[in-house]
Amino acid sequence: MITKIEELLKKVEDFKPQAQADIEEFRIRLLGKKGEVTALMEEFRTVAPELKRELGQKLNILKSAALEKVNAMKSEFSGRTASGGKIDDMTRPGTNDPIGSRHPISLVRNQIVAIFARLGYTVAEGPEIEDDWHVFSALNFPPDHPARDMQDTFFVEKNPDILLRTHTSSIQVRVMETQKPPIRVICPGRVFRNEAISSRSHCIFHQVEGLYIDENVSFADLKQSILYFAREMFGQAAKIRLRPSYFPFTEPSAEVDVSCNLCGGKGCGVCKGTGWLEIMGCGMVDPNVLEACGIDSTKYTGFAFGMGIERIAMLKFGVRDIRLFFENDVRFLRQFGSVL
Ligand code: 2NL
Repeated sequence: MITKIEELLKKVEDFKPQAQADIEEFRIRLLGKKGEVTALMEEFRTVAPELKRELGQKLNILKSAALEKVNAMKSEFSGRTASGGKIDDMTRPGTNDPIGSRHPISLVRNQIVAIFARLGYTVAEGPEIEDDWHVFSALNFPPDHPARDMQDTFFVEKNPDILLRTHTSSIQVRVMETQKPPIRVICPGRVFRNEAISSRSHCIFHQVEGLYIDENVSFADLKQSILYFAREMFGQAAKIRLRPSYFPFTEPSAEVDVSCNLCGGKGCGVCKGTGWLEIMGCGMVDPNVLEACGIDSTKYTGFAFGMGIERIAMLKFGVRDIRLFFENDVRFLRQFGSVL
């Protein structure tokens, strides 16, 4: 019996759990109802009286050593962080790193792209630093157009042919120059305008433009595509209306309004009592633009549209100041939830 006690004492000393579950298993094996220490306690009752004193002391030492070991190991494991300590418990759940959330502009951009992807559009991107041809000349801007003014566009001082794009139409010019119809592209990107910063406008913002060119593309196709977009973005009850407008690169051109989703069209503070909110501009691509980009305007027609992502995000989320999108205050950014 004495050798058995010493054997177990050695076992207790040498015990090194790899995981928290090992400790409980160890406790049951030694101190449980059918445990080895418990069995020795039973056996002790039948021991000759002259041996009782010595064996009793040794047994008590063994029992308390086992208990102490179990408690010490338990507290060592429970006080552990995922990365700290000598032996890590691989069975403990990991700690999550805080990963933040997707920026509201990215969320809305992804949503716009996804809606048009369902209509067969593919995404195209292009350079933010552009030349006069791709931003203005190919798009039928006359040489004296005010957008070409220093007041509106950021030019490179040493070379006024180089500038920051003021719209993502420059991407579509590059697509038309390099691809043959049918063309269906959606062009998201950052654009730059030399404007005073206020709650409604910023010198840097984001746009999505779309372009569809094929034989027999009509204004009816344009209206139906935009109605589909408005319903997907603002809810199936959304209505649209088109007002005549002017852009150098489209003819005819229109401004698109969506029915106000806050008041349901009755008129409120956001829609300024009109029941309508302006969401984008659009039109049939001017034949001069098609020809400038190497597309036969007697064979092909097309429509194009453009919208500001900040504007869509402000209407969708009820954001009153465009500058919030650029401050990156996490208290603002966190409110848009999803990381997708
Ligand atoms: C707006 C208006 C618009 C286009 C963008 C476009 C592009 C090419 C040819 C013809 Cl390559 N048009 N884009 C057309 C109409 C309107 O944007 O208010 N954007 C924020």
